[in-house]
Amino acid sequence: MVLESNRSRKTARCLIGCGANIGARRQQLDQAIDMLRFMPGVQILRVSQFLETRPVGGPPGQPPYLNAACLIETTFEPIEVLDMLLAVENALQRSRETRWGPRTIDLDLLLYEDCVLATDRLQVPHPRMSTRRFVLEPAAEIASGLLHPLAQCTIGELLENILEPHLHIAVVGIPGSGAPEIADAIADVTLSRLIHSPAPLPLNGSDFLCDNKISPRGSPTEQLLHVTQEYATPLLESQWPNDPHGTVTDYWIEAIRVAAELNTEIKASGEFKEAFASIIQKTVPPHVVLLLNVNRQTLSERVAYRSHAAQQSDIFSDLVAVQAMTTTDQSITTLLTLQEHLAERLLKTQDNRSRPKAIIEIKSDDLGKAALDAVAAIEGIS
Ligand code: PH2
Ligand code: MG
Ligand code: MG
Repeated sequence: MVLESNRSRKTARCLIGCGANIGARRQQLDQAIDMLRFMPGVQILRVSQFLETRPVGGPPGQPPYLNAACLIETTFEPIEVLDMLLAVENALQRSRETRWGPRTIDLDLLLYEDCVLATDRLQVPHPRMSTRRFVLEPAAEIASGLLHPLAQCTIGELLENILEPHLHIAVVGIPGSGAPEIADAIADVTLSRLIHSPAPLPLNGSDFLCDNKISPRGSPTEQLLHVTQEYATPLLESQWPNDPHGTVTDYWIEAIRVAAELNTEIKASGEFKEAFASIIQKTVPPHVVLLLNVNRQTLSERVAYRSHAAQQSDIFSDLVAVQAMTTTDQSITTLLTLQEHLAERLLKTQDNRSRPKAIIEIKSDDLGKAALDAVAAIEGIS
């Protein structure tokens, strides 16, 4: 016999993250979960234990959090779930003054089935969930097998990923995005081992590898493989320490392949593809990527700054690679094209082996703010 289910409105499973760090934390969490329980259109499937955690991000000196997760089933649409969570937060006197400031209650929609959406009001999956231990630990307790639609792995695997003993965090961005500066900031705060890029990223087009003093002369393919080898050396598995603070790099070796694919001459070379694959095979791939994005305006300003202040300053020194290029306009367009392709390779690739499990996108036009976001994302790991 087939039982007719309620087909009038489809139900969706959602994962909700809960937190509180001021007031009667346990009572507030209980109250919030009870309010969800009695909400028409919502059924609570599971609730995790409450976990005391160190505050991550926001003003210093905040009290510790109590965090939890719950799995619900609902007939609501994603935006309706958000409104419901906001209503519960408001009922529990939640104030919103400072970003990541102390709160009586915080309810975040982490996952909604396999839904991926980004609007002004709501982004699902939650953009910072994959590096936050205070989110993943309670979530894994109740929904370890639940799939993250972007990472294409489970909550349990995301937690395992950040607990990795050979943790590799890569700050990835085009020259001028501030990757070296942000990697510095992370290493300062988290005591991570820091590795800077051993050579400028080879750029595409007619400006490809012009006068790169580090590379010996040779065919473009040979030069490119030489740079690949230099990039790979500090990342070799055999030399990777079991450092509890992890290792931060300011480059992603795959960026060389992305740049190469934008160069018609190299793209065709089967020799490059094969040799590249064999070099990177022995390296530790990043477990977490912080993907930086800058706009044209910012990049123009930084290129201009670099050409004036080159001697006195080592900020944005990765832009030296660009100075050899023909015109500023052309070099900026080249960089922005590369930025687009880097993001595409990271976010859209189907190949599970080359895709890091945790990718955090960071707007890097304001370097100070970007550094704070990056540090908060990495701090959340432990
Ligand atoms: N939430 C934040 C910022 N920092 N830290 C911990 N430990 N737990 C949280 O829930 C939390 C946080 C922003 O929502
Ligand atoms: Mg939150
Ligand atoms: Mg929130």
